[in-house]
Amino acid sequence: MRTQVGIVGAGPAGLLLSHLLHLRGISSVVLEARSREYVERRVRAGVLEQGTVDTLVEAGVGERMLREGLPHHGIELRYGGARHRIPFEELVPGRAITVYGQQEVVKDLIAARLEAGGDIRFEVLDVALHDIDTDKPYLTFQGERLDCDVIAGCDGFHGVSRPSIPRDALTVYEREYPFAWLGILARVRPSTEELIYARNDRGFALHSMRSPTISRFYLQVPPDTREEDWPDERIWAELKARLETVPGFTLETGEIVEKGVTPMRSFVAEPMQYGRLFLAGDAAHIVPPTGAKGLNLAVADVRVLTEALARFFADGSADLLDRYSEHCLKRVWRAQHFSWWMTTLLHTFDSDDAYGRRLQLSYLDYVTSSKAAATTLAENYVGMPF
Ligand code: FAS
Ligand code: PHB
Repeated sequence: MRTQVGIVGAGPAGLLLSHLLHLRGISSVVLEARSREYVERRVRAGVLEQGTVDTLVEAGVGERMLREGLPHHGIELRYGGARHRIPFEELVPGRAITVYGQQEVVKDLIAARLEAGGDIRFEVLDVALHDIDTDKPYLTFQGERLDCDVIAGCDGFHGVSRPSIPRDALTVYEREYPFAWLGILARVRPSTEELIYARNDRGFALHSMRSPTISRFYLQVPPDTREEDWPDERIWAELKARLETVPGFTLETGEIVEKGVTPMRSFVAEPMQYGRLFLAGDAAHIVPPTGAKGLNLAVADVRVLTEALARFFADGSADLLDRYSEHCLKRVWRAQHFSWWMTTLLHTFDSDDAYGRRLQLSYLDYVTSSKAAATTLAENYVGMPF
């Protein structure tokens, strides 16, 4: 078999890349380890930056998102017994976010690729990358071989692509956090119109949503937390303790349909390319989800890679491809800093002494009282211009 671009991974990065390449007349084959049902059901990100929304609409896969997605024009920071809204419409006029589950984006992209006759192979095991430092790289899987001109490693943090790059060719930057997030999906009407990021001495809590009848919550928990440590009653009691801290707010409870523990880490592997292998999305970088950047960074990488590949296949010039990593890393590091900043601003750290906690509260007071400081949060949150 042969294709121009061999793509490993059918998450948002791999699927969007395949779709955007198709629109430019470039062939690709997507190899995915899991089943279609699994990738379409996996509950992950929920917030799309303005640029991600625009990208999906321009690529002709935004119709259901525009119909079912929830545009939001602000978020609430909740601490010290008070609500503090960050109004996007005032601080970054014309820019907003859309709440639309990552799994919905994945479903829309799979549907578009299959409708266009795209080649996505699910439940493909033992993918291996070969000759990535030559101009004839190829992939093998389950006894088959796929010859490519280029390989895109879109297989996430635990994928096979990044480890295929010689260790001494990569520089890794990372930071672990002394906590994890317990993610909860509940069949209950959201108790808020906009997302609530709550800083609380008991730990951070986030109230998000997926639809008028589905709520999404996160609780800061110890790093070694297991789902079974958190029966539903304990989850609702803790969410109430961390969110019902302002007058007039009552948390609706209901049926919990999914719960999962997500480790918190910051990670960047540089460069995001080696020979004819290009990494995009979580395969190259990870951010703590506090800034809602993970999925959006994957989209930004893919936009850059698509332009570079279009140039390469049109006239053979590799100048954009040669600068792919340098181009992506500017946005990656901006998102890394913002995600770290939001995480340190809103979570409780056992290592923090009384002085550290007062610094945190002072910073929150500044962000919620100074237009300049609030604009910093708003412009990063809705997404810096591409
Ligand atoms: P993905 O990990 O989504 O996709 C990689 C794909 O490659 C997967 O389908 C995987 O099965 C496949 N794959 C892996 N190894 C393979 C192999 N050897 N061969 C073939 N295929 C292989 N971000 C947010 O913004 N907000 C959140 O709340 C949030 N929550 C998250 C919760 C969890 C549990 C996780 C893990 C991540 C979360 N993220 C969140 C980040 C997440 O949304 C990612 O940023 C996003 O999925 C990135 O997309 P991809 O780069 O496509 O990687
Ligand atoms: C979500 O809705 O899943 C979500 C929202 C905001 C975040 C992280 C996750 O910062």
